[in-house]
Amino acid sequence: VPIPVIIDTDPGIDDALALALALRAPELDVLAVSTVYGNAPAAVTTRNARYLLERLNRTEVPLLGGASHPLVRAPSHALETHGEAGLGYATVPELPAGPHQNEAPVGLLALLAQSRTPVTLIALGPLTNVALALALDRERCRRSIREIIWMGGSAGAPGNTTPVSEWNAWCDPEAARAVLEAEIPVRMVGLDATRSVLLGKAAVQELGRRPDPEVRWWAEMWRFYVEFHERSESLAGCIMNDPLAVMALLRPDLLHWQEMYVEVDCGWGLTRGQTLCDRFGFTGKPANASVCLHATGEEALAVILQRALGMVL
Ligand SMILES: [Ca+2]
Repeated sequence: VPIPVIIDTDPGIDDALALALALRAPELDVLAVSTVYGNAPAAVTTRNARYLLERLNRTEVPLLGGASHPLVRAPSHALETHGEAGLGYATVPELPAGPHQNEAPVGLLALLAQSRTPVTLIALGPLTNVALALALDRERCRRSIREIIWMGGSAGAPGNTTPVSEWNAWCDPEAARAVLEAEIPVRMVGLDATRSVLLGKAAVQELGRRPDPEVRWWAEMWRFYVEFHERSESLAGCIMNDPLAVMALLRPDLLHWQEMYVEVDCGWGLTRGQTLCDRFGFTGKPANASVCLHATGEEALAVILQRALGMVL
């Protein structure tokens, strides 16, 4: 029986690949996709999610437009990472507006209420929609969410937004804290693991020369992403964060976990959004998350590209 999942996402270059992987996985029953601001403004991430559902021939999957702002602070967007249109150099046609923004928290609760079995929530962006759903109906969430698999945070790897903070956590630390305090099982797939999922620059260049226009469309996305990673981190390739969270369900053998207490820094300094992961139990507090400390990134990447897009490097 396929696992019922809802995907909350901010496409986003690595989100796009995660969506392709999840929507083409027979192990998963994608009940809905919801969007959130993050890599780009909410109107753009929603447009991109809609276009990706069309491109992947899955327009029957309900799409819920989500939060355009974090809980507390004004939003930031990672346009230098993902491009003005959110998908690098890949072309995205103009689409009519819609669906409405800010309907995701209520829509998620309705889907949870309808589902006969608990649902796995795959969260690939800031956790604002999830925190809002929790604020509206915590009991429904606790009864009907089986677990939240979140791409975000870091236990010990350097941050990608501040020296210690990962982007999704930094965008809405108050939301991340609310989710971690909700007493719902959370599996955190953070930078410790995702930094091993590196798509190399030479591979992206080679894909860009292939005759198949579908391959070239994706390679245009990644060409932008490689340029960003070269500029910001001197990497000869790009890090595919989000698909690894989907792999937690598809290939659990490639991810290695440890239960621990995680607290999110909600202060206003350089450590805002840091996920303090208490690996050695210094706080004495009970574990509230399972943290992915290591992933077999090279193998994961090969499986992701093959299963999502039929690509072999
Ligand atoms: Ca994302």
